[in-house]
Amino acid sequence: MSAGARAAKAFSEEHGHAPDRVWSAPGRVNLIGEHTDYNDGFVLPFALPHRTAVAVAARTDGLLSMATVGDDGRLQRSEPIALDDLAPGAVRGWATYPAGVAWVLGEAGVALPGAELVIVGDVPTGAGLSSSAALECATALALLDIAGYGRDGTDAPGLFEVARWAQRAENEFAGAPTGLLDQTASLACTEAHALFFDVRSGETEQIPFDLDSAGLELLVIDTRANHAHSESGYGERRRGCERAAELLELRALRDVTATDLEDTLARLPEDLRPLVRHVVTENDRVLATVEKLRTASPTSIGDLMTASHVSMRDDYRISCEELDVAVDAALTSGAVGARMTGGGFGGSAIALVRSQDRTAVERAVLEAFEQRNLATPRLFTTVAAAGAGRDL
Ligand code: GAF
Repeated sequence: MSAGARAAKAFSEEHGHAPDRVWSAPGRVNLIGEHTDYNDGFVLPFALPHRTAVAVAARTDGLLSMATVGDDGRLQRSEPIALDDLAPGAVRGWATYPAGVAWVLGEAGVALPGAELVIVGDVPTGAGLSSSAALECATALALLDIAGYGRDGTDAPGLFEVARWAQRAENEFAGAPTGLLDQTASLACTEAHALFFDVRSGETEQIPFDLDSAGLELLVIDTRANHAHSESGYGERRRGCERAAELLELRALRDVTATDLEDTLARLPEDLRPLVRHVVTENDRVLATVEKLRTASPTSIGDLMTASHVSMRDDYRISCEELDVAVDAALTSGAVGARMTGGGFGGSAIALVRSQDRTAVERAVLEAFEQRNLATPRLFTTVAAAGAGRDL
């Protein structure tokens, strides 16, 4: 049963009537372009088939009630809260994300009458696959729907406006200083394509991403590692980039070009140089990947993926033992390219493999983890799936 159908069912069981609507949004894999989004750069994500669905009905008393089906299959309810009482810090745990979205919409002038939400999803959490963005985006679309947007000729906000609202919920309500990659991917990706997104201009292009006909598969390796310093490490890297741009008197690191990179680095304190080198070379790798996907077999992007991992490991320093073990084991057992994906310090790696090599790569990764006494990773192959949409 789809996440949307399960959310509708759970809603009916909880409330004794069907929801008004169900919306769902996917998690994502970022194929390449890491930590470039908050530097005004380029990213290339695709949507996962894993989705979070939000079944919603309007209520008229100004309260927001939220419930989610936990891993044990049981419904966890969050204490209903008045929309007027929503403020950063007022809600904790999983409910922070949907509550944050309701708060942002209120701040943006969207009149909500109150809402009942039941949330069901299968996006792996804590795996760097954007489960929080999936939840934010599905909630935003569900709440906008019951507020009447897009119905009866009312203008629906554009996807990028919704993405920015969802990002604001994450930044200001949940307190994570993330960029715009995950929400844009969740909302704007389409099936069988990767989304080339220029964060500065807001321009997007759907790049065909059909691995099957090239005899390839994309393996996701969820390392199950989630290192304690992930949040502080992300913020530190972001501040480092902003400081470097300020010292260089540039709007963002997007404006450093690869041709004058060495001269530019020489003008910076030593500790900032590797950060800048990663961002500049990573932006170039995104452009090169897009060019290769337009003109050649996807096999040709393997080396760019691997170079991206090396840059994150050695320059940006956001990899960890589990991610390096996953990437190295995949490459030595025949993957055509491999890299960590997402924010880093744990989470998932991806490997591009020829179909006939997939089993050998999976076995090699599992063995490498076992040899090092690391927790068994979760492996699955995936395809580029659809972005957010209405289920009911
Ligand atoms: C996380 C963030 F949420 C994104 O905005 C992005 O910066 C990514 O890490 C790294 O590319 O997923």
